[in-house]
Amino acid sequence: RPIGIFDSGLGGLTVFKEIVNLMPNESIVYFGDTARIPYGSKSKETVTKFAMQNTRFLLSKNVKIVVVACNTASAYAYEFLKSQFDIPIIAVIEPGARAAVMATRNKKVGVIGTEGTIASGSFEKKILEYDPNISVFSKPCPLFVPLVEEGWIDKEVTYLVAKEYLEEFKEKGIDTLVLGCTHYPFLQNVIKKILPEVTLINPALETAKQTYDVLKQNDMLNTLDDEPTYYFYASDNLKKFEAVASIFLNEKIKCEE
Ligand code: DGN
Repeated sequence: RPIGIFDSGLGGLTVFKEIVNLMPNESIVYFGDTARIPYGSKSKETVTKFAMQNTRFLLSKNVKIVVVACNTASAYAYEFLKSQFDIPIIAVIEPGARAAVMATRNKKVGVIGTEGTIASGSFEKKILEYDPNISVFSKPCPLFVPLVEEGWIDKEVTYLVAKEYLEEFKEKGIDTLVLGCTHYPFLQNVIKKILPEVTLINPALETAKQTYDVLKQNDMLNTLDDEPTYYFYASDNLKKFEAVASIFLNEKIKCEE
């Protein structure tokens, strides 16, 4: 049975990519909710409803585990999803928070994400559960998602926006920054130019590792040597999804409605 991943759109392909790297013979069903993106500015109730529907859709494709690649959906709906479904569910918040706690030396951690993720305080809560002595500085960076969706990864305007958002982290003296949104790992180079000394945490990578651990613990890893299959579904704009996904993944993909 395949691994199921959902996101509000394309950004969760960062998680898809890390899972493929780590578990190259697992099949995957990916659902991007392109009809209803962005989740970042919507209410907890709305995002939870979407997350429930997306999980049911993946279950209809017979997945063995659901990975919530979207930080906003993870922040708002993870606990509820876990209480509603029997199969293992992984979300991006906990693995990202844990990696930040392990990485920081001076116990000053920054978190960036959508308005929803930051308003939920989820990363901060998780980080403080691990270590209450850490100071967490959180900031929403809502303009980053449309810049990435536009493919403006290394444009001057992206650098200027990032500078405006991130300059204050220099004064705070953070040594670690959580990229708490699916899209932000695409901006790593720009962020590094502004905060060169800071360790950047990519929750996508940590989430892939946790998915592997949970599958292993439950004896659910695919031990057969067959070719994996990847299915991509989107709720709207299939052609755009295919075009941008092919750039992100460096190979041509086909997407179904
Ligand atoms: N996938 C969303 C997240 O990680 O928070 C970002 C895109 C969005 O819905 N705004």
